[in-house]
Parts: sequence; structure tokens; C-alpha cells
Amino acid sequence: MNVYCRTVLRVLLASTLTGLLPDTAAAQTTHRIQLVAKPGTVQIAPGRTVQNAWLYSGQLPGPAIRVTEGDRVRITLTNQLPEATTIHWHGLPVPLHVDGVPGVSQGPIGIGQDYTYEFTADRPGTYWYHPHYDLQIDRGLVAPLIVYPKDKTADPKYDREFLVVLDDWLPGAPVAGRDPVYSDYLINGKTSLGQAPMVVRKGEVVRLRFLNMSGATNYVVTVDGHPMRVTHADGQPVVPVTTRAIPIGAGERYDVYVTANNPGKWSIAAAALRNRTRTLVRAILAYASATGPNPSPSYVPTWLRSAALLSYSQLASAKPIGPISGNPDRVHNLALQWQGMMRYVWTINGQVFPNAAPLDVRKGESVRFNASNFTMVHHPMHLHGHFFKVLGSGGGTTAPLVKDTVLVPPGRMMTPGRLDTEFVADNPGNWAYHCHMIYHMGAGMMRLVRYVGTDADRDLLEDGVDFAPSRGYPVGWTDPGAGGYRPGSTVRIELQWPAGETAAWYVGPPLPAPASLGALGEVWINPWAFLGSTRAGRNSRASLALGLPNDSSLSGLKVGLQAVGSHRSLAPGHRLSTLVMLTVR
Ligand SMILES: [Cu+2]
Repeated sequence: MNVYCRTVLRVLLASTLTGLLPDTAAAQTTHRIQLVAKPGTVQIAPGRTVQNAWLYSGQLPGPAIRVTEGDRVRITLTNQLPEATTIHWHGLPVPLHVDGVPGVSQGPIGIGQDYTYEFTADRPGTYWYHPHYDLQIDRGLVAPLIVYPKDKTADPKYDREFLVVLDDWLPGAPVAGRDPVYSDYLINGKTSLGQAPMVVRKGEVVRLRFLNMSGATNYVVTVDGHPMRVTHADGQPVVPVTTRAIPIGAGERYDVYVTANNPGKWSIAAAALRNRTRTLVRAILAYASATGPNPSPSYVPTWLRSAALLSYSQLASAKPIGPISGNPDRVHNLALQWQGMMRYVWTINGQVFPNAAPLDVRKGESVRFNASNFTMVHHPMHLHGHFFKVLGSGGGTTAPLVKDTVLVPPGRMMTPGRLDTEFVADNPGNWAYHCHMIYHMGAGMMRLVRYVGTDADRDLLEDGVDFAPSRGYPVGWTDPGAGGYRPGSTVRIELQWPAGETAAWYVGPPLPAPASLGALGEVWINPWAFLGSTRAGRNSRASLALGLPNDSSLSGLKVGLQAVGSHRSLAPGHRLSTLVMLTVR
């Protein structure tokens, strides 16, 4: 037994030392944020109260999280909804295990459970957060996440800023399998009738952050009487461009600066991208000195109706993440299609997620996504975990526009709409790529981007089949300051994993063949030591005791504790695995 242990433990030692250390954070500000997702009541206009909205901490939109580049953010979500949920941090590159896609990067957070997300906000910009579960975005669970640059001079100077959160509102619960019919359109949680003016003074430079958190609406926005200087797209700086009308797809964000040099009360207006003749919702830009009535909610500014639309072809990155490769390592041609007529089905290359092949990539590759839109509507396609470089942008091949969500234009006559993007496969794992019109996503328009040939967390599972490739799963750790444990001593291992699920724990390497664990799936059982199994409580956390064998021949070894399993909540073919290392003195 000892000989066997030594041999296999040395194998583990050689293959598993990296990727398991706790994140180090020196002199870092940590924000501890409590969120509750829960049904509630919200007033969207004077005299218009909505019952049974689903809200983050009782607010619509949810609480804006505002942090500074480099800050640590620790958010505990308590789920008091009548169904499971998750949170995705849209646009902010976070580690895979906090990306919030159920069955891909985490298990669903069950009813009554808590879950803690923790990441470093290391990229300034305008982002947002929302569930990645069913159609919950359209019940009200949306909120801004703003990361300010550490260097206060990184962005052009402004005197005042406002968020302009666009949202579409259903009269009842969302229904899958058809286009939604909205009763209202909101800015910052209110219809046009509920808007509090955004008050500015003459001479000020005003920064507006437009965020489209809608479930299914792509808009055009304008600020009447004030040309907009676009400074950021999806939070990433661009070479400033002046425009009067911006198309903004579901999930997209634009930061613009306007100079307050035209006193009065003005409409910040949004129309549907496919019908610019009607104002769906408007906010009010009001000079402190202005008197007179607010612009009418039904007023349609000329620019909203007919100004030239901002185009990606005008936008160059002011902080490029690399050139467009003349010769990408891998090309995925993606046909966006409607297979409707009889059924509400939206596909990529005819396949309906989750019954769809992953889009394979290898670490280090430059990957081209050539999207062809064979439908009559725009699709805002969003990639998790990476930034796109947009082909055909104003930055050409040297400073291409950087985005995380791109509007792929509709086809015309027999010609599909086309938008090509490229990214560097530098973030191993399994990541979602999908249309951000959530009814399209729910009806099939989604794929997994799967890294093959790598094992980022060195847990002996290739990333392509690993549930949490960048960091073992469930997340497990021991006291890193202990300096090792003596044979015969007891080690406390802290764990976090999907609430309500059972986890089984074994010490040592995996066996070649899995054993069945019934409802849990299958597990690779090691003969050396069965540690036990436990069920996560309300906090999705547990503290397990591992009794090390009282065997001095273990001294000097690194011991790997590994759990490997599959589960019904995971994407087909994916496995849970984690590996916790500790030193035996
Ligand atoms: Cu779509």
C-alpha cells in the first residue's frame, strides 16, 4: 500500500502543483457586497406599481456596484426567488468559476441558498450583471457594474456622470418559445413618465453611460440638441468619434460625453433599431437654469428618426489588445438562422443548444468567428471570458475595435448580414457564446467555446470535459499558512460547491474506470482513503476533516485530494473535479 501510495502521489506531485494556490492580494481594497434576489414590488411610473417583479435587493435596476480597477469584489447572493439562479458579470473578464453559467461554470444556486462570487475587477469599464438562468433577465434582475480606472486621468475629464440603463418590461412572467410583447420601456427602472431630470449646468462636460439590459430590444439612442462624443464601447476606450445616433444591441454599452452648451430641457430618447419613428422611452437632460415643460414622452427627436447611425467602421480602439491576424489559426463559420415557421427555433449552423457541438479552440490560437446572419433581425452576439477584435472596424487591422457583444446585422434579399470577429484563446475553460436576445438564446442560439488539449487547473481532466477548468470544482482549500501537516494529524478542508448537492471525497489519484454514484453520476474512486461525503448547507460550504494516515513514509510528500464526478446539472459530457494539495511534514 505504501509503495503504491508513494508512486501515485509522486505522479500527482509532478502534475498538479500549479493553479491551486489561493489568490494573493496585497494592499487591496475588498468590497463585501450582500445581494438578495427576491420577488418584490416596484413603481415604474407615478401610479404604476408592478407586483411580483424579481429584483436584486429590492431595486430596479439592482444596486450599481462601483469599484476601482484592481479592487477585490466579494459578492454574496442570497436566493429568495422561487427558482434557482446564478449571476453572470457581463463583459468583465472574471475567472471561469465565477462566470455564472449554470452547468458550464457553476451549478445553479438553489432556492434559499447563498453563493459567494469573488474576483478582482482588473479592467476599467461599464459592465453589468444579470442571471444566466432561464429568462430571469426579463423579470427585473439586471444591474450595473462600473469599474473606474485607477489612474484618474485615464479617461478624458468630465464634470458629472449619469447611467442610462435601457430595459424592456413585460406585463407578466416571461414565456419561452415566442417573441415577447412588452408593455413598457424603461430608463433606470422608470417609464418616460417616471423620469427624474438629469440636471446639468451650462458649460459642464457630462458623461453618459448607456447600458442596454433589455431582454430582446435593440435600440437607437440620441441626446436631442447635443452631439455625442463616443469614448468607450462595451467599456473599452475608443478613439473618440462624434455622432448623433447610436445603435445599441441587447448587452452592449456605450459611454459618451456631451458638452452642456445648449440650455433647455432635452430628451435622451430611445427608439427600436427596427423602427426609429417612435420614441419608446426617454430620460430628461435638464439645465439647472431651465424652466418650461419637459419634452413630451412621444416627441421623436429628428436625430433619433434620421441621423446617420454610428457604425463599428468608425470606431478604433484607443487601447488595442492586438492586431487582426492575417492568418488565423482557426476559423469557425457561424450561420445564424431561424428555423421557425412551425416552431420558434433559432440556431447556429442549424444546431439547437444544448444539443450542439462545442466550438473547439486551443490555447494560444487566434480564432476567427465569421458570423453570417440569414435572418431578418439583428443578433447581439456575446462571448464570455474574452474580448472580440472586430474586423472592418475603424481601427483596421492594427487597432481594431474591442468588444464583448457585437450586433450582427440582418440579411438583405439573398445576402446574409455579416460580421467577423477574432479573439485570442488565452483563457482556458468552457465559455458561452450566444445571442443576447434571451428568447433567441433560450431557443437554441448558443454554443460552448471549448478549449481542447489543455488542463489549466492540472486536475488531470482536460479542459474540454472539465466543469471548472481554470480552478478545480468544487472549490476547495486548506489553510495555506499551516506549513504542512504531520502524519496522523487532521486537516480541515474548506469547500464550496452548488448548494444542496452531495459531494464525495477521496484521497489520491483517479482510477482508470469510474464507479457509479447513482443520482450523483459517476466518480473515480481511489482505493487509498475514502474521506466521506457531505451535503452542502445553506451557505454552499462545508468544512471536512481529513485524517492523514499515521505513516511516517508519507513525510515530505504532497498529498492530493481529488474528487471527480459528473452531475445531472452539467452540460453533457462534463465532469466535476477538484484537487486540493497539502504537504506532509
Ligand atoms: Cu438573436
